[in-house]
Amino acid sequence: MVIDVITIFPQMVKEIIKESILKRAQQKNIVKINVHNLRDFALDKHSVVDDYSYGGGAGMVLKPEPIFRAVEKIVGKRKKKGKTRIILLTPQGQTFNQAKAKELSQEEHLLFICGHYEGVDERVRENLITDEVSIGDYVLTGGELAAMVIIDSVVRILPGVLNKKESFENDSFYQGLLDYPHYTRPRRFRRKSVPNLLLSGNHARIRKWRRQKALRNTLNKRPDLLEKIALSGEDQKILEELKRKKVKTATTRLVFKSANR
Ligand code: 6GU
Repeated sequence: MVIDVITIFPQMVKEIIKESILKRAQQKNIVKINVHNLRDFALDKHSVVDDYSYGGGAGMVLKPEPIFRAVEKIVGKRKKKGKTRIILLTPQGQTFNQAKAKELSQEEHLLFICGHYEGVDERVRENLITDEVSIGDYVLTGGELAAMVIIDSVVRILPGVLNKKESFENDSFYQGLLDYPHYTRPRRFRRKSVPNLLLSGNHARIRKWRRQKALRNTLNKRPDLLEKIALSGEDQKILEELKRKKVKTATTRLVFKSANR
């Protein structure tokens, strides 16, 4: 996969992609990430990329020419045209989620345009963009952080990026449910023990316990998710039982209490 990012703050993007999974995915040549400074595509000697909004009012708008020039240069170099998803990051976009991450992970070329100020000239939106994406209902200063969120979630599911230990099949949201609880050593910590069943070596029972806890977590924390997924008869039975018993997960209050002893 090739990912291009057009931004007025290239350092912001470059810093993030040189760490962790994004760094490793690039080292393994699974993804190539190119960061472009929009100012390099400005036409005037001061590299101006924004201007006032026609009709008046506060706030600047990103000018069309630098964005068109940047996109044409990036896409124009490619053999297969029309195969690029050109994604504008904007709070007006479709809300990003794991299904969209999966969809984008199947593309060969993604081009992100980070919006700023009051937005971009409408002619960019109408003539260049294939997708408008937001990462949630709140306002960010610019699209850079949103682009990084999306790039991270897309790249980590590309084949070969994660090793077996890190695999994403059990991640929250992957199967439409939240994750089950995890424990690691020590077996006893501040008089609190790891559930015995996890030490039993009985993989069938562990699998069942984890499914039950994933369902419980989802029911307690994000019941809305349960309406969107197809549950097996076994899952439905577990849920009915949980609803009957009204089992709650440990609260933050308890966690803090134990941390302070
Ligand atoms: Cl993609 N951009 C900005 N500026 N704010 C946002 C966003 C994007 N997604 C949520 N808030």
